[in-house]
Amino acid sequence: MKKAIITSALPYANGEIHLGHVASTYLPADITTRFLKLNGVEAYYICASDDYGTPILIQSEKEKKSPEEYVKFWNKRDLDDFRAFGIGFDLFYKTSSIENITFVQEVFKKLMVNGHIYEKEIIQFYCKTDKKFLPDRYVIGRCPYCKAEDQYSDLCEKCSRIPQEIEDPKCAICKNPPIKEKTNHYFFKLTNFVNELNKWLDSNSRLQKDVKKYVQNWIKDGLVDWDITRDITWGVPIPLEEAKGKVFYGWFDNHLAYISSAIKLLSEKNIDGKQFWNSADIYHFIGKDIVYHHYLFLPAMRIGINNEYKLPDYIPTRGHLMLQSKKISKSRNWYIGLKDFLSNFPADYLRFYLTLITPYSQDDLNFDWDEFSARINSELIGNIGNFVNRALGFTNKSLSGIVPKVTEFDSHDNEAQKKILDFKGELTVLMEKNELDKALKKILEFSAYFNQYFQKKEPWKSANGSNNCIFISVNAVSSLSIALFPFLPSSSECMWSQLNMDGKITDKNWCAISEIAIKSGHKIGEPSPLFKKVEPEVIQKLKSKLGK
Ligand code: B3M
Ligand code: ZN
Repeated sequence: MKKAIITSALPYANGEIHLGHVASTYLPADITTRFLKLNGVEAYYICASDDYGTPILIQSEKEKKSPEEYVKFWNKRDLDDFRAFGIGFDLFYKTSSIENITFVQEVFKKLMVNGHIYEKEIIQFYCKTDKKFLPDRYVIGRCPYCKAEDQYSDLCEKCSRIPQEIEDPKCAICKNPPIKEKTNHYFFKLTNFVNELNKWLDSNSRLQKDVKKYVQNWIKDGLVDWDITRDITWGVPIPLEEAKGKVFYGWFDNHLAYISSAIKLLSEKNIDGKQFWNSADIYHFIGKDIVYHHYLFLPAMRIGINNEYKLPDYIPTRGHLMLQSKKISKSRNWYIGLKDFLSNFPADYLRFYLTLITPYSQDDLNFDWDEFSARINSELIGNIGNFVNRALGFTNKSLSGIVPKVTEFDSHDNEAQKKILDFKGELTVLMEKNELDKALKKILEFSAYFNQYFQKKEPWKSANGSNNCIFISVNAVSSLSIALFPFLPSSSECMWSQLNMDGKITDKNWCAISEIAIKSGHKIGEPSPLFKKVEPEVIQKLKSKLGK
């Protein structure tokens, strides 16, 4: 049996999941996992909350909570929202788990033994009032480039640049100017891996070409070693006597949770995790802002521990979601929370629309309320919903729900039957290439074809051959329901039960898309409309909430 482990970028346990997160990462990974499982692959979808880092510590301090308490809240809330959206993680764990902490410390020690870690004295801001070193967001000041005030020392949110040295620095907690202090930090020698990273990039043809080019250019421009130390209290402790009080930088430990969480899940199933990992296809779904981390840092760390865990086979990378053609911004309330969205519309509406607008590339995509409503009404409802309802409704009303006996097929019937027989092959090619938007469009074409076929055959006139039309159409609904399962799981299950099929849809394998599975004499269930129209008033109301 083929095996796969699928991960998606770990959300920071620091605020709610919004549409920008799900479009590029969680949804495509979920669709892929559902497809692989249906297609007979032993696949596990792993994710976790990313619990460490300075922003989380600062926010928890602001809210007067312990960081443990704070991340626990967001871990649960995120998982609840993902579930409501139909994301079927096999495990949603956390980077602060004991399994991950242990694993991270082991990896560090191995890297050290292999000569990939060195110590260096650096100068850091230090606050004498708070008696703390002040990494990253703990220092605010003026951006040296665009002169914007009140920017973090590790990122200017106005011009998106990383300040070399922030001007007029202040401690983010007490607002006093910090002093500079010496401190010892550990560095990961990314520069040791130039040859092996190049070799891996050259030889892995399953990575996206355009992203690969990017990364190869970065290597050409020269890599820099990574400071993997933070002098703060929240993080995985560096396991050395002389490093007491220091923790790892979040990007050292977070991606290791892909592995440690997978091992945990597999060991609960009595599966040897390392063996499974190394014989599986490994997928890491990400957004384009973390390409550097996943194409360079992550593989280098795995190579650095003697490839004990194999490198990714796929790193599907997608662009950012814009909202009404503007950049998403939480601080300006220019975003749509997942929970909020799902209180207005079914998850499948969002899954449908986002899939259609999200290409398999780094191009940005745009969520537009009017387009959302138009596409749901005309394509999801007008095409798919309409065909399913017509075919099943007619069978129910005119034939008491019994799938009729066929007579000799005419050329239309033959063509329609061939559509079903070819459908699986055509769809599989696209799914395997991760062209999920194109695959969904292919499904829409299939459904549109059957709408026309039904229209042409006019079974309501009960002319010769109308039985053939019903027989083939009901089978097309069965194909559609399986093909749609990765994309719209709950609508697909609804179709399945309206067809009155035995067992769960997940038992059916992907191949059944191209089987004439429903035989004459089968009695279908009670058909009812799958979808409800999106009303303009609701769209208006939601539009006016943005930015307020
Ligand atoms: N927590 C979120 C981000 O930068 C970050 C991803 C970690 S993946 C190992 O998008
Ligand atoms: Zn201070």
